[in-house]
Amino acid sequence: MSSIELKPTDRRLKGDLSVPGDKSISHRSVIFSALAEGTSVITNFLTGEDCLRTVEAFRLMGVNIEQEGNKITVHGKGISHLSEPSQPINFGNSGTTARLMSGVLAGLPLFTTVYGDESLSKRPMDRVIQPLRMMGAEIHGREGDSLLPLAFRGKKLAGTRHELTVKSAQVKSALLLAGLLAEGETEVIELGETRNHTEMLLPEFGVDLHVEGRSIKIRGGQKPSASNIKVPGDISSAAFFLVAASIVPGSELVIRDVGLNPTRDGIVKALIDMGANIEVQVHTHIGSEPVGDIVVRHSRLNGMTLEGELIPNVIDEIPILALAATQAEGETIIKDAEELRYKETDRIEAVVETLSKLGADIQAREDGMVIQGGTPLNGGTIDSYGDHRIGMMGAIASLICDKEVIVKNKECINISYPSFFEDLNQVLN
Ligand code: SPQ
Repeated sequence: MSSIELKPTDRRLKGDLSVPGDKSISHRSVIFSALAEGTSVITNFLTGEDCLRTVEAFRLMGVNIEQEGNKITVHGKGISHLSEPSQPINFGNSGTTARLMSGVLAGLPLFTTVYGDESLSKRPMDRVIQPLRMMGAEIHGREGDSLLPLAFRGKKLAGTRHELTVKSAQVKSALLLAGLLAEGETEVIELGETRNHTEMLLPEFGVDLHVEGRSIKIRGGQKPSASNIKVPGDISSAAFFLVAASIVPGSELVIRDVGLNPTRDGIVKALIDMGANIEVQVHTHIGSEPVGDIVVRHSRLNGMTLEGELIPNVIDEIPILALAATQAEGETIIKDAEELRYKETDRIEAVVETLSKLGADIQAREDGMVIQGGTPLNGGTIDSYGDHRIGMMGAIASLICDKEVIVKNKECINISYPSFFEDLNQVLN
């Protein structure tokens, strides 16, 4: 495990930046391409560790996948040609791989076993296992079949109507993938809106879906066809720079080609509500995903209450938003965010501990946190706890600390943003 020492700096963020490809879309692109018949080329693919776990899973199932930098070529042979892996599949730290692949593995006529790292082995899997069982899936795992490692005896599933009890794009996507492999129709009714990349991207692979309000219907037995996908920049990665430029005096940054899907842009909405100086220009669509440039300048921020429907839209950005809140005027309250407790770490505890160590006035609540703004931050030694978003939040915090910040266990940042420190250094002037 390695640490990074970040000295106090008076540098500002200036210039232009492109962040790596979107993690959620990269996972889905490779899954759909591997199920399709024909060759799909994915460009601007995120080569972070999580997405490479999904690539490796399909390689173990006999799919030829070539990688050249951030271009991935998937030679799909169709669903019926996927073969039984001869060894357990390692999903590493990746919740998205674990949940989405569960939907796939449950519905293929193969026996597979899967495992993950210490963090993934603690994350709840019953949220996908229970509804998959309603479709006839046979899945076994630790702790009453709720935790990895898991074993799948895949079989023909039956299309089923699911009313979700958790706001989760991963659960929704797992069930839609199982529905694609099932006999008959599957309907997923969401509890609240979550990121809709699965619904946006499957049609690009020739799969029909019917979306009406919170209901998504998919007909089983459809055969996906190959497609070429360009992955937009990841707004969750851009978020670190949106907050950095907002809180570091004198900053002005343009972040290019960021995915601006309305189910993902909550960080922009929340920062604008706090008074951030942000301009967004949607200039194109990649497939059906809106993409644009974001201009962000330093500004005074105000505290706010973040709750309800906006939470799933900003869920992965709450750690970095909490840092912004420490610099805002007044109080920020984050509620309805208990899902944060089931991420790579318990992100409520991890954010509160990390920012408290740096001198912030922040209290945990069962479903969120309360932050008193206007607090100068000192340096200190913090730990990423193996969570990429906590590690990056700590590194951005160092830009406004008056003493050195040491971030322990920094390598987890490679999970979603391998070029994070290079990109940060590039824009610090
Ligand atoms: O893949 P993983 O580890 O679950 O990644 C995280 C992240 O911070 O990158 C969450 F820890 O993002 C999830 C996100 O929180 C990615 C995701 C997706 O691609 O469908 C959906 C969200 O999770 P959920 O549980 O709300 O569906």
